[in-house]
Amino acid sequence: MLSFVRNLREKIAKTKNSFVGKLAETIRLRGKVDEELMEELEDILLKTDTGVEMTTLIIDKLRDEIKVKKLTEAEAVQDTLQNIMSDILLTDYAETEDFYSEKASKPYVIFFLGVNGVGKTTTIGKVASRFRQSGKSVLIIAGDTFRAAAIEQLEIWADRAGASIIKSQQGADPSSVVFDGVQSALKKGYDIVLIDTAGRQHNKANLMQELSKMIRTIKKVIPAAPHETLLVLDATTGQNAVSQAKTFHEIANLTGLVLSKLDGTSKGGIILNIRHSLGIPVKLIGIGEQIEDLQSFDPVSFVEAMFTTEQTE
Ligand SMILES: Nc1nc2c(ncn2[C@@H]2O[C@H](COP(=O)(O)OP(=O)(O)OP(=O)(O)O)[C@@H](O)[C@H]2O)c(=O)[nH]1
Ligand SMILES: [Mg+2]
Repeated sequence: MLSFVRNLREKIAKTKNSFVGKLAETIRLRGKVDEELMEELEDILLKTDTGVEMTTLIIDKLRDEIKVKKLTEAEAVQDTLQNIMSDILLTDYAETEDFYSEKASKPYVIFFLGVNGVGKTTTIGKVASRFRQSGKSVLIIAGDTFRAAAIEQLEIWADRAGASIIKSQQGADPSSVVFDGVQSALKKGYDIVLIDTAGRQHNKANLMQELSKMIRTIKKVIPAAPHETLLVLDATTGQNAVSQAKTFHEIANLTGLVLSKLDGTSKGGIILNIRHSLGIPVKLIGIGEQIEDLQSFDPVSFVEAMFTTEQTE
């Protein structure tokens, strides 16, 4: 077993317990394959944010397989269910592009957005550190000018990561900070630019307009940028995350999602659901508050960490 899969499994243990663990326990307690079991499983999937459509798809497939393979053992049902779920994930991610490649243009601009408190600033710190460790120069732009504390928090992260930062005063126009920052990155030859933005509720039209203005501003300097537009979602929020993603996507044309706080009691089903219903891939996952608690989302290792137990290695 690769050590990062083990690490991932330890970090997402709570999510695993509250999602896959609950399914397994229900199957074990019920002990037989009947209509009641199917209803209980359906109920758990819905409660763990798998979404109605995805839940129906999974349960229908499970019913088919039970019939075709004439499954009567609870254990076989569990294996089948896990296979169905991991197949969905692997199929949905078969054609996802990697997050950043060495061939990427320079500066490579990544724009972060999302509602309040989801983990944007923390994720930027982690991403900056990761790029610094691979020898890239990183400029962080403090596009959250809403609170002075937000700028200070970002400075601390930049410092920890060994990245540079461009900031302005509290209350400054975020687009003007972004303009100065991107221009400076271009002039100074930075490899990576990470742009922080203030948290905003997706139903606040004026704040959403401010985001599109920031994106237009980036494009004035570098027409092909932002190269990644990442919506950060708190994995513990559940179904509301899907509607957040829809609204932000309309405004900002997202290229990917960051699912943060997967180390908390995330309901887990969201990860099956979100790519399928929106077509936007999860590219990074946050699995803690520390600088190293970030991974590229790799469905193969995720499935392995989520669906296998230590004993079966
Ligand atoms: N457990 C855990 N906590 C996280 C993770 N990512 C962020 N947090 C915590 O979530 C809280 C909010 O994080 P921020 O990075 O400030 O979130 P933000 O989206 O920048 O917030 P605003 O700028 O206020 O909108 C902090 O306490 C972080 O430590 C994660 O992956 N796991
Ligand atoms: Mg922030």
